[in-house]
Amino acid sequence: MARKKIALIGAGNIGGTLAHLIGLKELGDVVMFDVFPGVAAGKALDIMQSGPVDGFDSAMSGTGDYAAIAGADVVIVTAGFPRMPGMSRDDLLTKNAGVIGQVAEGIKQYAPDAFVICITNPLDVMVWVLQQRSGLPAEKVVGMAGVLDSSRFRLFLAQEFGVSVEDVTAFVLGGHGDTMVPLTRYSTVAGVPVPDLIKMGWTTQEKIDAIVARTANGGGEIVKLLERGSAFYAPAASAIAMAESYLLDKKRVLPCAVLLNGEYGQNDFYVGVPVVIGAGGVEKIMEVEFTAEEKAAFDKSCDAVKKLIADFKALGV
Ligand code: TXD
Repeated sequence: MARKKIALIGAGNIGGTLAHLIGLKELGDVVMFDVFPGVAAGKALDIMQSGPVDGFDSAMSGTGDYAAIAGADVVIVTAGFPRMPGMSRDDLLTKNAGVIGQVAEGIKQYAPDAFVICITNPLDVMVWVLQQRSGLPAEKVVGMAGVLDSSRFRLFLAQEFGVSVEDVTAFVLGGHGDTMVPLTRYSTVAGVPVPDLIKMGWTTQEKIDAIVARTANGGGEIVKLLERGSAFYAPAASAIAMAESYLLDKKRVLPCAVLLNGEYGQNDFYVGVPVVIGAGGVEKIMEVEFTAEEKAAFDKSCDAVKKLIADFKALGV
């Protein structure tokens, strides 16, 4: 069987890390597209040269021509501008919408059968623009944010409890950003929900509240430390988990930004909810019951995404 073809649109910090992980995990061959084709080609060659040491054979190339992504099985989009200190994700709206419009055209023309994962911020709006402009079916266009947000939540919970990250599951939904909704009731240590762990004296509500706040601000914490650019190792790892579930038909249940069509009482925009990712793309949207408080938090998060979409439409870009 021929190797899968994975196109990376954007060869920046996340794009390069994605290519490296694809090689190490032997997921397929890589084509990196960037407006700076030399950067894409240089990173591709550099990573390919680590193949003999690490034992992978992925062919990698860099390009500034969309024709090179033809027939890609998966396309991961990071093209755009990252957040700088003091900037909100929403400040990126206008700049990145133009970029995503071009990317959508390229995918529509050369890789209309691909499973497309958008990472570019502001995520929930950019993935919506990508799906609308490319015309690809909604089940084949998803946004990455929830896997990253829940990974951050899992790490902080594991540190608090002094247990392995492997035994911590976390449940985060809503838009990517300050309004994200971590559901502690569905977050567990080896199946034991966080509220039960509070009752067992493993932690306190105050500590959990602080962890929830740190998770919601997880991206900002890193932007502040890096001073130039935003997080890229964990975002890349998160998108790879989604690509892997599609390519290997693993049917993992992952929180992803997907187009809602009546689920959770919401319609016609992208927001993060748990979904099953398999060979069909988004194969199922998991609709959980909310408490009144959780519903209010989720609706507030959806309102923030919808406002951004309205702002975007008003720009007429
Ligand atoms: O959870 C999440 N979704 C995110 C999102 C977590 C972290 C970062 N997130 C966002 O991903 C971030 O706010 C940015 O919008 C993207 C990409 O982040 P990255 O750190 O990789 O940014 P870089 O290093 O600036 O890379 C962007 C690349 C760079 O090489 C540009 O030359 C290229 O995008 N670029 C383009 N490529 C193709 N086509 C166009 N038009 C273009 N414009 C810029």
